[in-house]
Amino acid sequence: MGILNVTPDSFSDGGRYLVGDRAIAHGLEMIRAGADIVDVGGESTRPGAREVPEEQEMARVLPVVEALSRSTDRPISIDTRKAAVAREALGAGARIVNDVSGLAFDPAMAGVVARAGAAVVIMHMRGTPEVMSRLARYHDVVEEVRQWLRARALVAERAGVRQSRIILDPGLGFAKTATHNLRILAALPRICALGYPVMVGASRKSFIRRIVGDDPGAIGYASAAVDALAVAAGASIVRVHEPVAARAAVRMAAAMAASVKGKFR
Ligand code: HH2
Repeated sequence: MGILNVTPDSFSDGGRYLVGDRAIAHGLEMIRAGADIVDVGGESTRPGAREVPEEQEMARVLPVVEALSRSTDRPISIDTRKAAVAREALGAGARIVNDVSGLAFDPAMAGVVARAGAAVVIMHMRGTPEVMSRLARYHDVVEEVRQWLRARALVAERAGVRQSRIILDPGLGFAKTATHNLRILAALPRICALGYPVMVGASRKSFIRRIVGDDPGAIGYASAAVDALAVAAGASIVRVHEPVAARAAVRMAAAMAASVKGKFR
């Protein structure tokens, strides 16, 4: 899944793909580079980020979702916590809703996903991006995240979302310290054991920076390394800024897994 931030303040691409044509061109470029899904977001969720008004978020993302959906068969995902934004984006051609609040921010979200027959990414977080750093306290981070994800998946199913359309994401960096992120990655098979496809978003996050330093090249290599390890541990989707590197890393991990089962020729 390639990340397309249509925000002026995203920490990773700093508004370089701010509007219209440039955002659409970058989305298509990521598909050419190997992305199977493009995730369009109009609200930054970095720690401390403020909520964006609904109309502003829609004005940012809808033209991009519509143009990309018309230009490619690959599914477009809408990264939003707001049911109205999701509904409009699904109407404009998106097929996946990526909700970083795990359907908790907007009570109408689960119904919107169900009625559209869309797929949903349920991500774990606590509080809102504005306050989440203060909430990074756990007794057993893996178990607490696992149980929360299972409970939210059941909320989605009760609202009418088919089980096969639910993807779970532990939410690296969302109300989690570097240590929490590493523990979750190391215990990923326990989250995969819930039986839903698992998605991981490690790309360029600050815990990677903390380990390998600020050099952008090193951050890119380390992000791809985490992608490979996540897939080797059972993840089905990785959310990335650099599809070429991620695709190569993921293919190596998948080939190694296939060889163990005697399926690599
Ligand atoms: N991370 C970010 C945003 N959305 N969605 C899911 N499912 N999983 C993630 O890990 C995730 C996410 C934050 O990264 P980025 O898009 O680079 O920044 P911003 O929040 O500024 O858009």
